[in-house]
Amino acid sequence: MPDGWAHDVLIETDTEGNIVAVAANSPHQGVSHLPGTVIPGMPNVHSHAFQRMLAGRAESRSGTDDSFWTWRDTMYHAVERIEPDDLEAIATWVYMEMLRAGYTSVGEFHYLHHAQGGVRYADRTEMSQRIIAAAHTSGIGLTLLPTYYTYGGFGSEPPSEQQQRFTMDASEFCALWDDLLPLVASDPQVALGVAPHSLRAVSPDGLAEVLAHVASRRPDTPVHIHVAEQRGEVDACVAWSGQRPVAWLLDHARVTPAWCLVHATHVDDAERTRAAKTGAAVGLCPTTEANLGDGIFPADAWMRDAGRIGIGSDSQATIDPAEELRWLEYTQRLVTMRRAVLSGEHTPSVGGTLYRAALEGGAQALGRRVGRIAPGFRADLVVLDGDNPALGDVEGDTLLDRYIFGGVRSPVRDVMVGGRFVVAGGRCTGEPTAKVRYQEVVRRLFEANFSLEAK
Ligand code: NGQ
Ligand code: ZN
Repeated sequence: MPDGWAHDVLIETDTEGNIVAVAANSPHQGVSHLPGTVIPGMPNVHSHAFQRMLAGRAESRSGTDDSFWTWRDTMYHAVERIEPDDLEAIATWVYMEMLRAGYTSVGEFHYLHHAQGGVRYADRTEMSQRIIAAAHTSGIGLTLLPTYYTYGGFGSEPPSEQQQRFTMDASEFCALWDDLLPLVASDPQVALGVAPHSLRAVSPDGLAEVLAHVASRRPDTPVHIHVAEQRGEVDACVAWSGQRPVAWLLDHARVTPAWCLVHATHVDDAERTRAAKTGAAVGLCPTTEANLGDGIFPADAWMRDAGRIGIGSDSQATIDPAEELRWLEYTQRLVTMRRAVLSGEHTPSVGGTLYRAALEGGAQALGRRVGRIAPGFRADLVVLDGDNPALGDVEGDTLLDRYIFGGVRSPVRDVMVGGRFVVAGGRCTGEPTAKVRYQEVVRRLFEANFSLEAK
């Protein structure tokens, strides 16, 4: 609860899926009983759903110098043949995996807009609608982040052949965004944000135009951008502008708490303190950042400056909020050679501090009323298994420490999103069908694309 742990909490919801009343120490009679400790579900601030099909499939050496950039080539290759039905099947399954792991909402950083070769679909919202449909089928809450992507590199470098499926100029993107607004307007499960892909992929003018357009329609729209993930990106940005990416962004855009700076791995001290002061969240994806060899974000200094964080599953190499938070703390321990690094002055528990920070920053980044068990918030709840022996005899923040650091097989038992149970006893509603479809799609895509696994 916002003011701490409580027992025998009665949670009342309305038909829209919002919490309307919460009362501790309530009687058990006449209500449905949740068998375990209930915590708010975790927002997943950064997802590229389709990348699930690549997880575990790009772990062999492809040449002499494997890197983020060679992985990106493999990823571009994997994306080549994905059609709308495929995207929907993959996203439905991956969202179910998220729910089972305790994520109750997701920010989908969605850039696969067009057919092969950049051919437009008859309806420009086609692929976005498939993401929305996947969220509905799975039951997860969604912040759709349509991606604005024009160029292949700094200085308005033309996009490569493979990037054609992602690219649009600013005016076409604004038209897409306007077409999406009515699709989500009256849906309490779906919010709309905007995602300039990265400083590599947009021009200063295009960025300004898109941000102004979106702000004129909806002032507090969430804005997500990949920034300073790789050293190579920092170097290219300096060569282009004389500034590092985060410094450039802070000087050229009005970064507010509606922003999520995804990764922000390579920040110097000045960029870090300035960025923290904006109130923007950083979108940290520790397992993907490790998998891709990005580097380590200075989370210790960031959180000491009251910087906000959200966590994301990004490339889907791992889909588990506990594992992201564990890696976040462990990277800091390895760098600082200390323990209990990301704990707060008044919150000694690392698990408690991190879980709450990621709830709050994640909800802010997704622009949704989630992350608290309190009236006015979505009824997005996770029930941790009361019978799990590793958890059974503790409560409060100690329970979160055990959940995140105790080597416990995921104790997520039941999950409610918007007042509706979507996971019961560790299984999603509709899971068998979604799984079969996902497996068929991946098998077909990899057959058609047989060279991928060797790449
Ligand atoms: C993405 N993923 O957009 O999927 C990127 C790779 C790029 C991560 N940065 C492509 N983790 O950054 O150009
Ligand atoms: Zn990403």
